[in-house]
Amino acid sequence: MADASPSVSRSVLGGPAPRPGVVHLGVGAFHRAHQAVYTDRAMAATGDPRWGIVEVAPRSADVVDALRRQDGLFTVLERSGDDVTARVVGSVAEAWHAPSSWTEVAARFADPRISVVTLTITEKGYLGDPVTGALLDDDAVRADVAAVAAGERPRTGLGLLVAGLRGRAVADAGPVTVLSCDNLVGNGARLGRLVGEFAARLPGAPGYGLAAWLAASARFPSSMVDRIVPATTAADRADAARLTGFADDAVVAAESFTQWVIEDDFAGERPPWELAGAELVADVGPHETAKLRVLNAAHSMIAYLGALAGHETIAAAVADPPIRAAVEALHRDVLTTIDAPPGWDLRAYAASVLERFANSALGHRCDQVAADGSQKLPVRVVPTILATRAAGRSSAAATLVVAAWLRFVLAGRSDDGRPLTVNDPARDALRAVPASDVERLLDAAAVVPPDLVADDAWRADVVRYLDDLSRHGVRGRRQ
Ligand code: CS2
Repeated sequence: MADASPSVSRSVLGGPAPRPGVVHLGVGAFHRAHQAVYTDRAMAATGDPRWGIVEVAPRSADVVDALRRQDGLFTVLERSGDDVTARVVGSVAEAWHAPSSWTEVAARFADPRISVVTLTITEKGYLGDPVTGALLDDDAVRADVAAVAAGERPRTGLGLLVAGLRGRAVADAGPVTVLSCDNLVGNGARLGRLVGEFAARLPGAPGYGLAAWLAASARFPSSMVDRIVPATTAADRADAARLTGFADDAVVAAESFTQWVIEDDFAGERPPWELAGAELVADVGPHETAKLRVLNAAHSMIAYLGALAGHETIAAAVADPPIRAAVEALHRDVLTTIDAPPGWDLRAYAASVLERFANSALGHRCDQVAADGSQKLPVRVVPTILATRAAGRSSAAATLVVAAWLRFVLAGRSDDGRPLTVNDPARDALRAVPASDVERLLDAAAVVPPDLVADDAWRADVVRYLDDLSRHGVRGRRQ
């Protein structure tokens, strides 16, 4: 507990308790500050309590335990400048830790009241090759295919999803929409493909009829999600207690901006999220592309350059003139290679993104955004390199992001020698390669397609930028 204040409980909200309508995998801070808030508002707008969220944590029990102590309630703080406001969110109906409560989780998947399954399991949770999107064939996938085939509890988010869907098919519990809320382009189609490939690996292929059931009864719409939600700090917990009067171990803090664009392709009923400001559109592809290549790509660039330059936060890094100039160059290249979603002004969008990054009240850490670059760069940055190259040009700025990421992972130290927190699934594979062998580094990282690795001119650019960063640092760069 954060302090001696009482725990928040349902009696503070009044109104009916939500009933289970949506199963969600991945109870992280982003989900709590995004979808859970939309769902809360949508239920409040209609007074219809049947879209409560059944939270499922694939691994850690901490948030689930906190939510259970607090009747599913938690606080969302909004931070902008000196202003901070608090809102208690009441859309969580249940919370389960999959490793200890798999029977209950499986039962929710097979419950006809559930018609939507949503996911925030992060890029690496999809178990797909970041470049090709195909299902990996590693120990984790093989173990989970065997677990699902044997009717046992899987361990990965994707395995839990497939097992849950299979149970639903067997129970004949009705159609279901599986909605990805992760930062991947074409996230719905990508997830549908991975689920299909997983099902096809089950014995009695294709997965005891699972493939046929999925084709008839499941939809995998894509969605673009956006809200900056840093990791929760002790200061957030203290502010929440001060503003609400309750101790809250599941508090999240976010910027005020929030956006959700959802492909309108549902297999059955869904929460009326549009009443809370979500947009339902026929094609979400242009929105996903714009968000990933303008916002997330710039975020990654700022995180690597910022961490190397010794900045702790994104806000401090984006205010540093050489970093700001690099990001503006990146945006110029990106804007020549993408189409604006209907009604968007991409230049204004790019400017608004930089303004949001400048929100120093968020304290968003560079090392948080820098994590998992090997999973993020293929969707955020590499497409800009490929698109400019296809047009007979090159994007120095996008290539610089690849070099800065390599430098960050390999050096693990800022330009002034301070250690950095490097979390990346490719870290050990990269550090096993001599830092001077850029071709082998790029092969080992598997973040760019093989024909780009084989492009001598492009590789020479990476070598130059890496060399420049290691000799002169981010602030003294010559290139
Ligand atoms: C960030 C995102 O951590 C990261 O990689 O770029 O989480 C970013 O804050 C969100 O996508 C904003 O919607």
